[in-house]
Amino acid sequence: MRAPIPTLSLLAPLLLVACGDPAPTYVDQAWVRVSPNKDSPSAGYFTAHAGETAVTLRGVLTDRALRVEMHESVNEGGVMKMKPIDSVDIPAKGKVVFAPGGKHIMLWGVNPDAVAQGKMPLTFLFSNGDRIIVDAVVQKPGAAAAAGGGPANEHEGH
Ligand SMILES: [Cu+2]
Repeated sequence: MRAPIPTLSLLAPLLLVACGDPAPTYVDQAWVRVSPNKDSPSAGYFTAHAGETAVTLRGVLTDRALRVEMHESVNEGGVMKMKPIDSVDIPAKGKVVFAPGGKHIMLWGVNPDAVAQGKMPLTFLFSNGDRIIVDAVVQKPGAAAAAGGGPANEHEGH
């Protein structure tokens, strides 16, 4: 008498293939530059990618900072200013880059443990219901700028 188990094990890979989802929304290249001044906010950067359909990034959360906001640096008559942004649309199969000099997140009261550990989890909230948690690399104050660079004092006087 044949045991049913070999038949089941043959089926399993087929089921996995059938479950193939459309390309997901995801976030990568997340990093936080900690402000050298405890009283001024730190800045965070990342790249958000949409899958097969357009999606809107609604916000970023973390339990390793007191407050997080999404901002955009804009040049108004030669003066760089920062404006809060509520949401960011990402086109289907496209991406939006948060980078020094442009869109960024601002973090107040970054937890010293996160600085010591060199990483902190960020939760990204999307309009399709996805909540994506990514470990951002935390760059200690005074460290050389990571890929992307930009002025170290971007957020002074904010
Ligand atoms: Cu800002």
